[in-house]
Amino acid sequence: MQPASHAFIGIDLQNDFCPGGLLAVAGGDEIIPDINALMADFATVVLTQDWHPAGHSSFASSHPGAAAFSTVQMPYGPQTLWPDHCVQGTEGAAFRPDLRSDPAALIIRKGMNPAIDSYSAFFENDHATVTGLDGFLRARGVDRITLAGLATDYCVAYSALDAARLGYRVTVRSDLSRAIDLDGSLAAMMAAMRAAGVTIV
Ligand code: VGL
Ligand code: ZN
Repeated sequence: MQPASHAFIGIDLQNDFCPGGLLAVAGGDEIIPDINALMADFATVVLTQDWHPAGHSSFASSHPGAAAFSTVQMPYGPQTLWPDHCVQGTEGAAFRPDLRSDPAALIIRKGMNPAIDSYSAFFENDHATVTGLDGFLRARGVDRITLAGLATDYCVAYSALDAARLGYRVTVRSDLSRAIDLDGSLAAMMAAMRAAGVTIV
């Protein structure tokens, strides 16, 4: 059993990121049983849910003429446009039915601001608006974090980089994560995580 100071954070284990979903990540469903088993070793468990209002600004459908997976400039910087996904209250936004969410003390929902996307569990994509997760973890004396989930090169990586910047010791279970891998994003984010001192398993 891990001490309470070592938290597990399961990222976006939702139907839309698994085969059959609206932004399916190849093999996203395969990792659920091992994540269930891993969570049983942790006293401090947090899960995140990508949780967008309909018409969110990160959806290509909100930008007339723009293709999914293209990039636009937002006031906070470049933003990839995605197919509609994880709309609040839809089946696609629900956790995978086989995910055992009971051990989670906290479920962080992100991407709720219509104007700002949020990959990281800690900050929205403006890198300034907080989710409150850092405060929750600090208040519980957490100094070490293990991350796994979907997608390795977006929400897992952004969360890991922010956690490292905030001073946590960070491990990413890449074996229990799956990637979107858009234009070399997986290699780029793996390199960025290594450079930030993240341990990648
Ligand atoms: C994610 C793209 C858009 C993720 C969320 O969970 O990695 N990726 N929204
Ligand atoms: Zn999203």
